[in-house]
Amino acid sequence: MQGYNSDLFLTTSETADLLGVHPSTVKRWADGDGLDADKTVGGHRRIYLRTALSFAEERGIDTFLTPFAPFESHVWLAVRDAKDHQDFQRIRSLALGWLIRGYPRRVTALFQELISRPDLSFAQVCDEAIQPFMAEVGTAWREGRLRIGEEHMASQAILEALIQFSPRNRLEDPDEDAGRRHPVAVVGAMEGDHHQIGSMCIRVLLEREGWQVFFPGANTPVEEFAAIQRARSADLVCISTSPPAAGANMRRATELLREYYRPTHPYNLVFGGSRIRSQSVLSGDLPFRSVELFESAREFTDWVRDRWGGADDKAWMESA
Ligand code: B12
Repeated sequence: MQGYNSDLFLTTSETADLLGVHPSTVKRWADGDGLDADKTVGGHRRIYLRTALSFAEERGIDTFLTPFAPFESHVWLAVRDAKDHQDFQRIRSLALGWLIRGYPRRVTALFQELISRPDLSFAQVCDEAIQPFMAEVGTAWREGRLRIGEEHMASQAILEALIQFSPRNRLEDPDEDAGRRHPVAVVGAMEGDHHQIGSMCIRVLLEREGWQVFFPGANTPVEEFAAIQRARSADLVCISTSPPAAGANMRRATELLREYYRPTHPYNLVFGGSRIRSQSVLSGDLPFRSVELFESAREFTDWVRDRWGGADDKAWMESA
């Protein structure tokens, strides 16, 4: 991995985005106020990335690239591909390269940068960046390019990035039972399933949508999902399950949860995980408000918003 691509140049609006100012300010700076710029034959300004970054440093402007030195150009290209072209290939290669070189904190920072981008949705980052990156980590481990410890560090790096985006300002509400202010969910992974990242994505996603989430995490016995649901009158029980046991897991969980179900505490049951759609759940007379299967965070978000409204839509306050 080369440290810096010194030939990389930006347009006026890309420079403005990087420096956090209006494009007209960049034009003013470029027209004699300290920012070196070239002009194309068509008269458009071109500013070298290294010039923009030195200018930022001189003026004390923090850019999102500053912490990534000396890989600013790699990160800039990777983030540009992600936000402008929905192409996460460079993100994956960069993160995998850093992991192999022993820079897991950079991996966390890179995914944090993606999640914080207003031009990318949280669900999209989960489905199109985190999921394929972790799949690549799995492949690299199988092919002997990564050690198991490095795979663990990749999982940890991603979990740390995700947890930063869980809203910190919402503690449990002691008055929750008196007057519900948030819809409530229980989210975790199936008993015997130690994969935690999928359910963590869903936990943070729901919290960002305004939900109160109880998160027992990976390897949660089905009875515990039932107990937490009942204790908290949760509207949703979300269970993550991985192949190859997904079908059997879903049938077992549905069977057990049916026994524990109380019509006084109704809820929707949701299963999620890769390639679970091909599996069958129990059919017949099920007591749940519905049983849903999702393979992506994006489809799940659409379904949640459709039923309960989005983060800015408080329709559920009346319906609760
Ligand atoms: C990291 C990892 C681990 C880590 C997990 C660490 C942790 N803290 O989570 C560890 C090392 C513990 C692990 C263990 C094992 N693993 Co593993 N693991 C992986 C790996 C590399 C990444 C999984 C991951 O985190 N993905 C990222 C998340 C975001 O993706 P996701 O879970 O699919 O979630 C997305 C969607 O599915 C969906 N979703 C997921 N859950 C939910 C829930 C709801 C409600 C909704 C709506 C949506 C939803 O939204 C998410 C965002 O897009 C995968 C490789 C791969 N190709 O996936 C293998 C993989 C899942 N593991 C596998 C295996 C076999 C195992 C082990 C059996 C290995 C072993 N021989 O010991 C054990 C099983 C342990 C157990 N009992 O569970 C297999 C699965 C089996 C299969 N394909 O048949 C995989 C696919 C690797 C492979 N190709 O063989 N693993």
